[in-house]
This record gives sequence, structure tokens and C-alpha cells, in this order.
Amino acid sequence: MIDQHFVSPNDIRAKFSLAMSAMYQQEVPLYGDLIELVAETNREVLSKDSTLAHGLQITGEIGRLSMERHGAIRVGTAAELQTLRRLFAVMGMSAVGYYDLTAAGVPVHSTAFRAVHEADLQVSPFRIFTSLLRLELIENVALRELAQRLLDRRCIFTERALELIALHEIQGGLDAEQAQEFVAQALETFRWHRLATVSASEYQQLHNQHRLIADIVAFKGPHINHLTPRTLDIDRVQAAMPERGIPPKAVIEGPPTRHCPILLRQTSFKALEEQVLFIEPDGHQVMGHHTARFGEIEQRGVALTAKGRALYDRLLQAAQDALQVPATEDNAPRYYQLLAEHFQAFPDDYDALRVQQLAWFRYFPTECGLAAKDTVEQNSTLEQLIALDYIRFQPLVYEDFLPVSAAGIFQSNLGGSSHAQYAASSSRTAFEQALGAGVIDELALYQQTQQRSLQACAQALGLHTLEA
Ligand code: OOG
Ligand code: NI
Repeated sequence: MIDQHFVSPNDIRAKFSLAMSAMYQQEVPLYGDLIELVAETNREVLSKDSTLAHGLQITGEIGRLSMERHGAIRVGTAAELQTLRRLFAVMGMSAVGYYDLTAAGVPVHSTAFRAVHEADLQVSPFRIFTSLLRLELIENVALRELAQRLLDRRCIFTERALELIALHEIQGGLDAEQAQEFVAQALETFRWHRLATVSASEYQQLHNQHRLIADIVAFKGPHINHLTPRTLDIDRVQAAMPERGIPPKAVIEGPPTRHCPILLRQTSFKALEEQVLFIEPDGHQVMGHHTARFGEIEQRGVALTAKGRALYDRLLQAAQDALQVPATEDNAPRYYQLLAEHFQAFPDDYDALRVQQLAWFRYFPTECGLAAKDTVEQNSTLEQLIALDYIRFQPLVYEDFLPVSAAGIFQSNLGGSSHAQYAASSSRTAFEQALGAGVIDELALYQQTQQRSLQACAQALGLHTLEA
């Protein structure tokens, strides 16, 4: 039994998400401009597209849209990752999904911490893409040892944050005062530090190996490197960014523009060059610069089943193969055209996506269905009830990330040219060992949400069960 006076993890997460957003707005003012642009775009889209507005009302997503954002961080050790797992657990967030980015030349593997139940996501859909550096991929032994030493001697959490995490584990929750303190203390881990922990020459060595390694190893902690608001029309935002003095990356990652958006489309503005201070062996500080922090916007569409995802992966790969070279500003129109052509093979209508079991949906009883409750045939099928307009359906939004897109976002912020080759194989088991827990399979979560909505329909209509 959870003690009554404990604050709900959902509320802690919502407060933390807000605090993070306020901090990042102060740190990176362009992020504030981006939020304004997204809010304006969403207002316009909602006022023009009543079907979309109505759909978001049915699912309740309309209520979470303006507070919806994801962030990203990168850590260096298993111990850091494990404590992060415990820290995010205080806010009701679990590790969902495994993303291997080494295949794309980025020496990290990742997960996303997020809430898992639709009711909790509704209160706060805040997610954090969390990457762990794969130190073993640094071939230069001396450099690897330097990185290890630097990581071993830092502690990225405040003492009080660690105490509150432990208290949460012992008590099973935090009271209002502790929760408030926890938010403030946890936030410290993700703050930007201008003062590096290395000398200019050490930084240069780490940076030469891989810019990402310098970003992860040379600072006091895993500064939040972007926060991403959710837009309802990413093409509009991409077009409006330059007018606001926000330079977008060359192409939007993910699927092409569609009537029925699938998965996730993302774009970003390039990382800022920021002044930092290096600390020399004699203790004095020298000025330098570092680029790591950027801004990103995303549009979320319906979550795909394994079958839908396989089709997506195949079509995306085919479009990229047809382009033959990486997508750039110059070939962007051609890339979009190829994408659109290849994705002709992906049904662009919710009913087709549903009937062909390419995507996940939530089902809701209609007024008319509720009114007919006492006369509904016990062995009616879902399709019959939909045809009778007793049940309607809405797309289940994708809550996760895409490894190819994530690699594209990483690359655009690493200057594009650094496509390192790593022979290492994907290692979900090693990641889970470092995390100290398994990662949850996201497909199982979508399936459960869909199933719960069917169960709720069955109950509302007085049926024993209902199957998709
Ligand atoms: C994470 C990049 C991936 C996304 O939205 O796919 C990402 C990073 O740069 O640390 O945030
Ligand atoms: Ni992101």
C-alpha cells in the first residue's frame, strides 16, 4: 500500500520536466524561440484541422501537447547510468527500448527513460534519451585510460539527490517537501558547466578521437544537450525556422509528409559554439570553446507494430540507397521525392493501417454504442461494432525514438564528417548489465495499451471480451 502522503511520481515528473525546460530556456535562449514557434504553429494547425483537433480531444493528448518534450543526455559509466535509472524511477520513468548507434559511427548505445502506462503518459509524457559511452571502442590505450580516470573521479549527482533517491527506495515514495527538494537537486545533474575538468590539450586529444567523447568526458556532468517540443506540423516549423533566425538541419529525419503521420519526424538547429574554460595543470584557466547543445522539434505519429516497423525500415533504407549519398541541403528536394515515392507502398489511411495490422490504435465506445449497451450481441466482433458505429478508434501515438533518426541528429551536431567505423557488435546485454536492469520492449507496451482500450470497450458495452 502506498502511503497517502506521498506525492505521485507523475507529479514529480511533471514538475521536473517544467523545471528542466525553464533551466534550458535560460541556458539556451534559442530554445525559448523554438517553443514559441511550435506553440504558434500548433494553435494554427488546431484551428484549421478540426478532425485532428477532435481526435486529440478523444485521446486526451490535447491536454499534454503543450507540456510535451523530450531531452537527451550522455553518460560515461555504468555507475552513472545505474544511478540515473534510480533517479528517474523516483519520477515514474523506466528504461524503454535499446538503441545501438555504433552502427552509425557514434560510439554510444542508448535507451529512453519514460512513463509506460497511457494514464501516466497523459499526466506527463516527459522522456529522456540517455546514451552510454562505449569506452571500449577507444582504441588508443592512453586516451582510454585518461577518459576512465576522468570519469572515475567525478560524481554527477549532488549528495542530497543521492540521499533522496535512497529515501525514496526505503519509504516507497517522497512527501511534498522531499519531492520539491528532489526536483531541485536532481536538476543539478543536468546543468551546464562552463568550467571543464580537463586541460586544453587533454580536451583536444579527446575531441580528436571523437567530439562526443570530449562532450561526455571533459565536463562535470551530463548537461542536457537539447529539449524537444512536439509540433503538429513539422514541415511548417522547418520552413519557418530560417525566418526566425534559427538555422535548421538539412533534412527532416524519419518518414515523409503524410495524411496519417507514422512514428516520428524530427529536425534540429545546429549546436551552438559556446565558450568554456579549461583548467591547466598549474591551476590557471584558459578560454576555449565547445559545441554540444542544440535544439530539436518533432512531430509524433501513430506507433507501428513489428510488421509496420519492418516495412518502415525497408522503405527508408530503399530511399536512402536510391539517393546513394548522405542527404544534404543540396540534394534535400531529391531525397524528399525519393522518400515520398518509396513510401507510396505504406498505406496512408488509418483504417488500412489498422486492418493490415501495421499500427496500434486505441478503441473508444461511442455515445451510440453506450446507448445500445443492452442490445449488443454477445459475440459481436470488433469490426462489426465499428461498422455499427458503436466503437471508434484513434491512432496510438509513438512514444519512443528511431535509431536512424537519432544517428542523423547526432551526426548533424558532430559536424557531419566524422563517420567513424566501429566493428563492435550491438550489445543490448552489455547495456542492460550497465543499467542494472532490463530495458522494456516498447512493442509490448503499445500492445497492452491497445488491449486495455479494447477491454474498456467490452466492459462499457457489456461484453465479456473483445479482440483486435
Ligand atoms: C541524442 C540524439 C538522439 C533523438 O531525438 O533522436 C535524439 C543526443 O544527441 O544525445 O535526441
Ligand atoms: Ni532528441
